[in-house]
Amino acid sequence: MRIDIITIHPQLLESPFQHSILKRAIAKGIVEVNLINLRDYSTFKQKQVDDYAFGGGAGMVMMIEPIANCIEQLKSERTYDEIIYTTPDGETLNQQQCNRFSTLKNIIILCGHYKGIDERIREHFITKEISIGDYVLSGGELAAAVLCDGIIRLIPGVLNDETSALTDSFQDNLLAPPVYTRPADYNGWKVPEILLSGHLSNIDKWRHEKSVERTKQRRPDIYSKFKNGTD
Ligand code: 6GU
Repeated sequence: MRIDIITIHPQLLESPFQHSILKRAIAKGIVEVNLINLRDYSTFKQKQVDDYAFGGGAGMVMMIEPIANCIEQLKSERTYDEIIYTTPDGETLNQQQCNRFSTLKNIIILCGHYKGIDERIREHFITKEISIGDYVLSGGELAAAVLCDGIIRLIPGVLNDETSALTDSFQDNLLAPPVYTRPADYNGWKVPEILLSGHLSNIDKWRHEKSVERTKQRRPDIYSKFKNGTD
């Protein structure tokens, strides 16, 4: 998979890809992530990429030309499955979307900023608008990093134990069960006896029960999807 991220803060996005699972996925060649500095596509001497909003009001708007030039150039080099814009007024990201994005070959992620981008970019280039939750961040970069992490870890070969992504919270509309490691007794705080029993089918049953109980208590919205067997 190839992910091209268009941003005015490429350095802000370097670190998330230099550690742990994402670093390994890139090193293995399973995913290629390119950070593209939007200012390189500015037609102005001072590398300006934003301007005052028509009609007035506070806040700058990202201009069409640099974004259009950048996207047109990328599109001339390969075909893209999605051109995603990270914005608080997009669709809220969920596991199902991550699953689908992880099957794609080439995507562009455009990081939003200021008051937003010229609406014509959204109308003519963007194929998907994604938010990571109902709160406002100062820019789309951190949202893009969250989106990339959610996608990349699902690509086959990225996680060591391929089944572990399938047992994630949300994959089956259930939250994950509690987990424990040594010591079995920490100053009287004991690990549930069943986990020490070695009886695998009872352990699986216990974990499932705990998942259901947790989901019912903490996320009744997800629990109702689980009960109805729908997404
Ligand atoms: Cl994608 N961008 C910004 N700026 N804020 C957000 C967001 C995105 N998702 C939630 N809040």
